Amino acid sequence: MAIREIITAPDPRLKEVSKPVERVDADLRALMDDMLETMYAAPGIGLAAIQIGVPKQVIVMDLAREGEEPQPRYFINPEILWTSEDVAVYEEGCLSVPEFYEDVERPARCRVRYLDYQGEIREEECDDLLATCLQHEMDHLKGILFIDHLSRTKRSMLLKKLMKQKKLQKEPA
Ligand code: K1U
Ligand code: ZN
Repeated sequence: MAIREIITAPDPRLKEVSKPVERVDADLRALMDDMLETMYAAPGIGLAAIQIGVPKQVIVMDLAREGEEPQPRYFINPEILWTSEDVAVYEEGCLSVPEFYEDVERPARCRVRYLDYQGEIREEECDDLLATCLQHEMDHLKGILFIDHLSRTKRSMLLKKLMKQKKLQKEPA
């Protein structure tokens, strides 16, 4: 297993649309293992493959609280089958948009079909943080970041700040 580099905005790769996975095999499981290790190290509660530069429809997640046993989850080729009309607001963050948190409104519940770590087909109804996190990660698969749900002014202020940070990191000390 390996910790991979997480791409940060405004890297154009984050705008890519990810492709469906054709086979759940040892190579894909190795990718998911690396993604999980990368997510735990960050630390974060979810990660989409495109965030480490791999444009495949793969998501890992672990919503266990501190002190609880790890509960890794894997979503391959996820499809939203249904979303509720009622919405929930959650203060979201993103490992690709470091140090920025903002309220985002999304459907409160959704039903999803996906392949699991073994390549078995599953369907699940999601609510609370699972619904929010899954929709956030599925946006990544479509090249959408949570800041794309904010006002144009907020988003452009933030992107300017991120570009400045990246420039400073590149400059020699
Ligand atoms: O970059 C990502 O997609 C991961 C992101 C997932 C997410 C968080 C909140 C709402 C929706 C989606 C994160 O994990 S940001 C970091 C974070 O939330 C966290 C980090 C450490 C402990 C607890 C939470
Ligand atoms: Zn994210």
